[in-house]
Amino acid sequence: MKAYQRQFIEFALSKQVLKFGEFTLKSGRVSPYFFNAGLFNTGRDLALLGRFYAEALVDASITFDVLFGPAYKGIPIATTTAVALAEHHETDVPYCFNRKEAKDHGEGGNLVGSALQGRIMLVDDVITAGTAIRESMGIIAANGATLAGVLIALDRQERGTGAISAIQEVERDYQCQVISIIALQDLISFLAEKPEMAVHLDAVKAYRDRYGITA
Ligand code: OMP
Repeated sequence: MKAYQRQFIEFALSKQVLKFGEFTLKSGRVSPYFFNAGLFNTGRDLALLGRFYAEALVDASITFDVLFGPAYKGIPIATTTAVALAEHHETDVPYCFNRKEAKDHGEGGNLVGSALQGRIMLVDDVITAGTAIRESMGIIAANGATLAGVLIALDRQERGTGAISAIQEVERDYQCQVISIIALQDLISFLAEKPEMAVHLDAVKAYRDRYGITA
């Protein structure tokens, strides 16, 4: 695990973005942990969050033309990532987002920011089953753009419909790379270093045994 990944887990815990307990996911699975990126909810949080996303992006060194943040949760993330790239990595990239209403009025006409052209880096919070991400693919395709990659905060490394993870399915179906600041395996390594977190570690491992991908 890299230093920025450990710092990100500590940041998420301090803001209760990352919580342990019993949570029913969109998929219906009952998870012992949950990541609620909406609780990064102050100016400082957003500034820091952008730096972590930018760090993961630079670390992955994938070339792309435009950052795209799908409504709603992707919007502040793409924005703060673009700011962090400019301020901390001397990289000035165009960014763009969609209005949610676009779904009701046909594709393509409801974008804000730069044009959605070229190789797109899609930015979002979490992928579990990949439903939200797949919705965004339609918007990208409707604009004649292609997907360079997907950038998220947490890869839960859960099986999708088959034996591989939902993220692996996205990578296979859209021929792109999914980058995450942290993955479940990083969270497990982090918990393993903290004796006071032993209960959570056991629960998370049991969940991984049930729903996780085989590493
Ligand atoms: P998929 O659309 O199934 O990939 O799930 C992604 C969505 O699940 C996120 O946008 C959240 O609404 C929600 N989610 C989290 O935010 N954090 C988690 O730890 C787990 C989920 C989830 O329900 O799977």
